[in-house]
Amino acid sequence: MLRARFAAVAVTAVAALVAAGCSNSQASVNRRPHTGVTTAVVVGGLQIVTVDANDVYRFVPSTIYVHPGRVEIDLVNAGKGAPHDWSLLSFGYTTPLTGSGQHSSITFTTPSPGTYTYVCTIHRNQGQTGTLVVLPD
Ligand SMILES: [Cu+2]
Repeated sequence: MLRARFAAVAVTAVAALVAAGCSNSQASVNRRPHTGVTTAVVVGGLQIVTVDANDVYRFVPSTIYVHPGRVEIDLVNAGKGAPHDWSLLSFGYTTPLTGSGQHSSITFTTPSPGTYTYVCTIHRNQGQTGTLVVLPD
């Protein structure tokens, strides 16, 4: 009888720990939506896109359409907190780390048509990512 009661207490304690672990991990996942879609504005043959980074670890717009060619990404840190950058990581195209209220840019030639993920290199684990779509020629 005593053994059965001990087992019930142990099961309850483990269940409480598991529940606490679950609620903690859910709280740390950034479930905010990714918003904004834009197509680059072409100025003198250069496709220019302004992207805001914010305090909730999102890029706005989070989806960017470009045509093959030269692209300039102008990153604006619209937040009041952490610095951010914009990186097409797999190609090594990364703006400087940009503080609150600052902006920076990077110019590059698009990779071949397709869909690519861009990230903030220091907040990708918080879901600060976006999609760059290079349209077909
Ligand atoms: Cu960031």
